[in-house]
Amino acid sequence: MKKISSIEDYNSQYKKSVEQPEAFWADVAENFTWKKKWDSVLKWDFKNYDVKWFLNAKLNITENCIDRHLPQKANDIAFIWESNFEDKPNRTITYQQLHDEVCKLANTLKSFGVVKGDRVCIYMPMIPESVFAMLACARIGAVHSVVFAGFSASSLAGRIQDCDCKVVLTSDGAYRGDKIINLKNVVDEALEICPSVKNVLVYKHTNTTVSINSSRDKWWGDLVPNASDKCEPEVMDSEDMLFILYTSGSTGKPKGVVHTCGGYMVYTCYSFLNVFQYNPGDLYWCTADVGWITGHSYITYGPLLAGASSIIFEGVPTYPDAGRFWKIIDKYKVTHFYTAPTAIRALEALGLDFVKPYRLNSLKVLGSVGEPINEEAWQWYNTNIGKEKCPIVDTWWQTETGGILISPLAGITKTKPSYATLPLPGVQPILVDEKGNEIKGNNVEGNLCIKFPWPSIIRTTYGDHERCKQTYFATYNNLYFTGDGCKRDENGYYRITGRVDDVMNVSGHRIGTAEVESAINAHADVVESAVVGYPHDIKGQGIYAYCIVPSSKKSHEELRKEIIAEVNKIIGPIAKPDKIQIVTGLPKTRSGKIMRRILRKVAEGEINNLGDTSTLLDPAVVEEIVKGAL
Ligand code: 7RM
Repeated sequence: MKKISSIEDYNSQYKKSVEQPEAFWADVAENFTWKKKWDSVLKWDFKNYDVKWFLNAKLNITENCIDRHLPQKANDIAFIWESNFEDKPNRTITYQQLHDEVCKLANTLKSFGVVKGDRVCIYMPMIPESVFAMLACARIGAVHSVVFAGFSASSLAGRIQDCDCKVVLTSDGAYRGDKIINLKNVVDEALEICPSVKNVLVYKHTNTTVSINSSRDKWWGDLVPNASDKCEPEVMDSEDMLFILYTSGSTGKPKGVVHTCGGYMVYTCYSFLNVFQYNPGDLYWCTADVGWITGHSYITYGPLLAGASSIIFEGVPTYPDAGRFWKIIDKYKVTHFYTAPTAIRALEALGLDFVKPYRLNSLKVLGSVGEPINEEAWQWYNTNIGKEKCPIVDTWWQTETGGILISPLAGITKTKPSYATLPLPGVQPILVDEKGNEIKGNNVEGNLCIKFPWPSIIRTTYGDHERCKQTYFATYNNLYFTGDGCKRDENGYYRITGRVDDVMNVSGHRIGTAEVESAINAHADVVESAVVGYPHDIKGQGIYAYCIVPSSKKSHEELRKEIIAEVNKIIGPIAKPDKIQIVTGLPKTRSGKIMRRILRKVAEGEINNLGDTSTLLDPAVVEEIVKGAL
């Protein structure tokens, strides 16, 4: 695929993508292996939401990720795996080995009776087998649903039940710094309420003792090595489901975002190559987990479609010390490094002594994703990691967008700290006010929408198309609503300011306030709670919970511990409240709605500027909350 080569090239490509989107994307799609080409490029309707790309085309994404590269690159490195322990030997996986491993696992899934369209849950650590697992599903047309291995048994069960997974792929345990997490135990607990699951395949990784239910559970090592390493790729329609990935919204349970084969393939490869400007011989490292969309699009699919070489890393940024990332970059001569602002801020806080020992001169491009990057973190990254020689690509996108929509193209777009800058070709952003009127011109701010489909746009929310329509296409007529606020500066550059709905972004993780409230309310003594995000130096946002616990005899300290335990049990440690304030009431309007605006102000410490409180049912509640603020 030919990459965009200059800002003039970008401008002309962008223009073409808006004026002739179908011709534009057809040209990009010509770069892939199709078993049958499309009859038409695009059919779309944002009103009664329905989008299809590359209609009636046939393909298999794994043929494009793997087989297509074999004649030239069989012995090139697809992945280098670096474990949680720096003295443990690494593993390298060539494209040929990737092919063989994926086929063996695909054949093992077939032996469990998995067929095209079946859902398979992947609940695994950051090891190459997780990527093999995704690709093995795609090879046979099964739909993968990767669940981040930090989620609790109850969250895992909810996700397995929502899409009726037939098989779960897991491991005995996962390493996270100095901790071992017993994944198999979590799976066992979840499966007590998941009758759809017929088989569990367990990869031995930590050698933790686990219980094996012999009719259901099989050891990976007993089956996969003996399976055939040839597996013909299933012929998939462009619009057949590729995967489901659950993500949090402002209300209700997490939604299963659905992506399909053709459009997702075209867009993840196109965006990977153009944003990162990856060249043969480079070594790319994305520190995300495969449990999130960044891992799907920019660890697994995008880089493999581009035939790139990548690092897969199992550990955490601060183990054994805060120099771990920089040591790995030095060790392997990483050229492209993609991480989250929360990691940058955490490492910045621990000081330059952890950076100085390492040679970082292999780096060419730095990336940022997951949350707004504040100017200070941007400067620190630019100065101390990029040595002012590496463009920073601040990539804005979402689980629902499948790929990066607004970002500088490395070395091509002039960067500006904390700005995601310009839309990729094919992406048509628009800012609107509360009523949905377009905010035209520059130096303006509004809600970010997209007015035309791109190939990897969400197709539906699994099992509930109406919810997809309501969530993304009902707020504003004929627009995809992102849920983000956004500024456009004098040059037309975009700066994403953060969510405008009840979704928090904690260390780059998307968490709904409603989900945390519902977990807190499961505590027997809590009658009502309200959760808001507040600015946090390292995490971006912290979680502040107000809880009404009327008749409890327990101390506040004890209650806080129990409430945290409840959230850990129901969601997982990522949703743990940072602050819990016990209150006797919540500020409500006469119609009974919680005034979150006031709770946010208190959580931010802005107690002298609470705004209009005249519609409050009981103003005394606010006084009490302000007095007890943490
Ligand atoms: C990729 C990912 C999506 C939400 C999104 C934003 C926020 C992501 C940036 C960003 C500012 C960025 N998917 N977000 N990237 N905000 N600048 N570069 O994170 O579905 O998990 O989250 O994350 O609020 O709506 S996600």
